[in-house]
Amino acid sequence: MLVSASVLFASPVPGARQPVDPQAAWLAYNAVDAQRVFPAGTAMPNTVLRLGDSAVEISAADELHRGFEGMLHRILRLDTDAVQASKDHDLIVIGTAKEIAAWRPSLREKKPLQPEGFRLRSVVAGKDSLLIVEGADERGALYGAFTLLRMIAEERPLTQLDDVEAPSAAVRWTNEWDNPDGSIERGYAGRSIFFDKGDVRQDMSRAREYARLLASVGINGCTINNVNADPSLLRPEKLAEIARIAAAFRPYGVKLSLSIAMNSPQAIGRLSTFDPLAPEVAAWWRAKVDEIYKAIPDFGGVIIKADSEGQPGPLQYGRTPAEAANVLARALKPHGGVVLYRGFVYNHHLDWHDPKADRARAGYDNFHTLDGQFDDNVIVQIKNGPIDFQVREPVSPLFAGLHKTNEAIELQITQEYTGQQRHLVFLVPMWKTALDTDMHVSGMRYSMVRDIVTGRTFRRPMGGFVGVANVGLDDYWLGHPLAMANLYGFGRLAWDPVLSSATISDEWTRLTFGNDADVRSVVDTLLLNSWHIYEEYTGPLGVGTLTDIIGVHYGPGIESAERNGWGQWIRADHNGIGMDRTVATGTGYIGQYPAGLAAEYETLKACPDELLLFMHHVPYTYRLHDHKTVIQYIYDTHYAGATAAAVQVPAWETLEGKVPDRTYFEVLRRLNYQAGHSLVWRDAVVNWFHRMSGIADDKGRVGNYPDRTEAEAMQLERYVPVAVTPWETASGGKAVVCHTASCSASMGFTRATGWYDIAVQYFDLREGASRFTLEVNGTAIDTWKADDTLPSQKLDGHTSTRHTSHDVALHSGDRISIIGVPDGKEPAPIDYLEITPASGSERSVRRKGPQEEIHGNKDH
Ligand code: GCV
Repeated sequence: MLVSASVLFASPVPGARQPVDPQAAWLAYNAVDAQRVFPAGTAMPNTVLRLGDSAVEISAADELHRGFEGMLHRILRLDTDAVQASKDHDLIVIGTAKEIAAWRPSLREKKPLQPEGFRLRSVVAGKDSLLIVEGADERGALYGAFTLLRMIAEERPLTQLDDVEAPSAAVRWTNEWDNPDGSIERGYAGRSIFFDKGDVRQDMSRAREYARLLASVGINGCTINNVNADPSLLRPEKLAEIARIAAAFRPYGVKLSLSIAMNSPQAIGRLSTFDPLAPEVAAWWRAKVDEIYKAIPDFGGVIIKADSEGQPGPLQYGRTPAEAANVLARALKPHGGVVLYRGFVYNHHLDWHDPKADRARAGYDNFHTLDGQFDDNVIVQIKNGPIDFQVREPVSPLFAGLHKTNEAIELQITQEYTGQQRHLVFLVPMWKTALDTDMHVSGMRYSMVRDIVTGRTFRRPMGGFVGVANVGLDDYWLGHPLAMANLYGFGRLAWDPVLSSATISDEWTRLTFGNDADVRSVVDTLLLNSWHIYEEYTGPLGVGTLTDIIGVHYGPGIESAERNGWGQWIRADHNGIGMDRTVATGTGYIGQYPAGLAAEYETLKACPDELLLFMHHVPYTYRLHDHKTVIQYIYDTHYAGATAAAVQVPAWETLEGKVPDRTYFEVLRRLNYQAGHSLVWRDAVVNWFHRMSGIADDKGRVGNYPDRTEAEAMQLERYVPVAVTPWETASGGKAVVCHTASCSASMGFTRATGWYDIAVQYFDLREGASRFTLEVNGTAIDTWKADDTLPSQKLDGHTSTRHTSHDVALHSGDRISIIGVPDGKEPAPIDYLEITPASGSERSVRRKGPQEEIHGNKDH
């Protein structure tokens, strides 16, 4: 009586590709078909001639060397001597436009390149066959080199190459929410690559490699510390340490910037005030900024989170965000630095009794009256949605509310509300919906969000893209290997927000895994469907992620959104659900949008279904555009989403041996986990709404689990039943826990003899590694440890986890038991057992044994 459980198929597969370095990410430089890149008649270069000697150009030439070696097995000769190099006729030449024109005046192009842009050309001149990488400046040359390498990785022919590109906006930065102690707020991939125990790390190799990855997609800035900033980082001794990070970034043209706390003049400067209008405060900031530039001459600027979630800010002195921002802006101006002032300013002590109170209004209310008051080197950094990175939000109305102010969009790469890199969610399609939203600003031809943040709509000199990345020391940088498509996608969109999600996903897949058609098709499909799937089993119709809002933002925790000051209310009662944000009867939020968009959101008829509950409060029986009721939509999408999450597993399994083994198993483990956790989400949400609405599921699924046996209903030896909070995160609201050395829960199997999958739903708390053993008639058939570090020490929606033992032969009358052995603070908790006919998984390992008697020729 044996099984194939996940542990049994984690061994390397013969013939599978050898492991590659996961840290290389999309710069894997897998071998390509050279003949596709250099078809007959096109010469492959032997030499790279570097015309400039800046650190950035040196990186560019080195990268070409590295890429050619990996992808084409060609070791390029690196040369800086034009005369010497000219002896070779097949050359890559890299330099700035100025350097190239000085080298060969005939190559000068009339049309100047845009800052940080580049031109890639193949030129045949006499005997010479040249691939020219020409940057507007050093960064342009580096971006050109990376682009050329991407073309090679995609096996695009370089014959008659003529590609001119420039970034969409000046600011293309990541924010890292790293703390000096080495922890990372909302980081899900290990500890900081910059800090440890209060100091900057000695080893800067990961910081340097990170800058290389960022540069490869055109990102030119990185803010290294949490926006909930620790003022001590501005102390002189810390600035000297931070300068080492800037030095690691410099060869890749990535400017370092810092999050600052507005109260720094008081906290570390010993002033009695931090009032931005006090002359001594302005003087303190000037001196501090001068000191920063002494240590870091190419410092990018500062980011400010103020008057938000407990952070100090100008409000304390009756001053405005503009007054605060400008003090810093004036100190930075002489050095060419910028201020990114976050629009995420809101009151988290809102009165939930007040039907007019609305957190979504805060950004617009706090900033739009200040339009025109910000200095030219200030950029207001606005989260894509008005709340906080939910699985679905409309775009922030503030984008259209500032006509005389520079703006940047803040996107979240780290998956705080979207599965924390344990669930697969490719966020690019979500970001695209924000960037491609037409704000219908009156009188403006171009007013999509992407036009606004790139400065085109309101003719602003500056603007851009900020991505909250939170990479960590994990080998895969973001934990989930496929999550790197989000970092890649952020960079590509910042460079060119018109790119489609499908283009970005396919580029990333090809760069990471090569050009195999099967791999591309499977990975692209997984990526492109993933946001929709996640949305289906989490938050419906724009209501929000339905996660534990006042906790870790991971698993389900539906009611946590209600009746507190944080303002992420869903206003669900027995009759209906949703925030009434209309002008007519609600909070008036919709009135913050330009008229065209406001008209669409204001009426139920025109409001898109996916934003319905963000904009309106409706009864559960309200019918959507396809006539389905809201409640039935909630039921159906949660079932569909969980089913789709499960199907990701066999899709990925088709790639065994086609992607590096380690990545294959890392992804497989997570997809299996996600399939289980999506059921936790599904059940929590549908049961909660079932109880709240009292309306049955048309299809009879909700509350009806014929294959399930609750642990508390089993025969318990030493296990004791407990109530779980919130109730919807455990089946039947209860589980069992063990407070002695070992406990058991048993049941008799009374169904027909046959092959079954046995799923055990248990809770895997952050600390402790309880052991579970599944026995049939006293024989152990599977054993596993609850040794994950999920983000909770309680039995709840974060920790509920599923382990499935596949293809178990069961006879009617068998006795099934789970033996739990607690560990430390983890009492081996069990929720339920679910026994379903065997799914016939391809992973099955058939064993000789009693099963042969049951289905002698059963073929999986
Ligand atoms: C860094 C959300 C997150 C916080 C984060 C904040 C912000 O509220 O949960 O961790 O703080 O956004 O963006 O400032």
